[in-house]
Amino acid sequence: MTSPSDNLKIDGARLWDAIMEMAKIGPGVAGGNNRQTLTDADAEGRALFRRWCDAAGLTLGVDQMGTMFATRAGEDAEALPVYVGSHLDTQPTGGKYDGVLGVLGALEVVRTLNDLGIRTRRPIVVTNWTNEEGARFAPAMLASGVFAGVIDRDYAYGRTDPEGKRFGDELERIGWKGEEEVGARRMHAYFELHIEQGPILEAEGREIGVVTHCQGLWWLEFTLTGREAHTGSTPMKMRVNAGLAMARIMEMVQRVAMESQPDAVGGVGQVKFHPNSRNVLPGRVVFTVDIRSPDQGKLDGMRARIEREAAAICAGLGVGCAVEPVGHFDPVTFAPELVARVRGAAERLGYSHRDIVSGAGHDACWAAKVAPATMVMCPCVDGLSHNEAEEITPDWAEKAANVLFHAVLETAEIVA
Ligand code: HGY
Ligand code: MN
Ligand code: MN
Repeated sequence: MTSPSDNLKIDGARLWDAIMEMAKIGPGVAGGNNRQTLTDADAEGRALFRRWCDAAGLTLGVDQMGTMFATRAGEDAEALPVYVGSHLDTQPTGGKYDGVLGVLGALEVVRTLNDLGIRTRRPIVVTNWTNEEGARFAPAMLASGVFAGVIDRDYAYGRTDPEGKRFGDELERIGWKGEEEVGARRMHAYFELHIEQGPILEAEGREIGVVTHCQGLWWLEFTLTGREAHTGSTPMKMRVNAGLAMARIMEMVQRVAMESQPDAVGGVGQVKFHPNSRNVLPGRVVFTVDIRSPDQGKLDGMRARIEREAAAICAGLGVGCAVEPVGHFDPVTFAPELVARVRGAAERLGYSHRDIVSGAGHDACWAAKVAPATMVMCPCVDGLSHNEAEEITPDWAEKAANVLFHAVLETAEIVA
């Protein structure tokens, strides 16, 4: 099978304009985005994406988790499609590129094929997965997890946000609960373009990340039970201090991650004190420990040690300790034949590149359960992401989208 000629390139300016247009929806307070899943801003972003898909002549399907599948027909209607996508939802203080580059990069591939009048044997399906971030409704990669059959759809519908709103109700409210059975679609292959969200590519001056693996993850939700009491009149020895237990557990998580180096991370991003009043010792503290490693044994070993030591910390303080895994996936190995196509495209296009393991989780991790999957990455400035200051350059975006374009084209097979 011949590789597409090297002069085939996407329209970098059009891609960048689309990213900037999407960034106007659900603006943050410091130049980034707050377009959390199933909010009105998410609905507005979906509507814009749908208009663009309509204009590109794509056929839109929506499944029962709200995931959007926009199909460009292939010459062989029986051939399994090549799916290309990511997510349009953001963190509360998210950047303009996390997820968006992948969805709009996929749209740019189709727009370029339309411009050039190129036909492919396989259909190409541009995909926007619902709730990749897991910020409003845990876990992350929720819709792709249901699609892959690893998360139950009704469990997903029942997940609640901090205000107690149910995922299923919010999906109906914004009008994006589709008819399609989740996971009924079959993929020939799945590609995802994404910013690195780490410092490696920029630090090494590489333009493209050839993603071979993704590290695994546990999200462990701890609920610590103390005794609400006056912060002034309660003697220290009488306190049942869930807040102190939480602090000691956070310090222990840091220690476990540092002692598990290299290739291990651990931390806490969200803590909820109840009643969260300045002069009341918390009766309940709920927080999620996020631990990750590309090494299965190390990942599971950290989990076991953290749960064991957290129980001991709480017992020592007389604090109740319950823990529930609310997010998990094992380390992922992406499809070697697709990884090779990404690497070959970067080489043919003359872009500097290196193999890389993804530090962040992506919908590709669940897609890899049901089809050959891989990713293409571009650098991001200072490796910063999940921060409104997240930044990339138009040149990085264009080159990574060109690599995506060539790898997808090779997989979808040019026929005319
Ligand atoms: O948590 C993650 O890795 C992704 O950003 N949802
Ligand atoms: Mn992402
Ligand atoms: Mn993210």
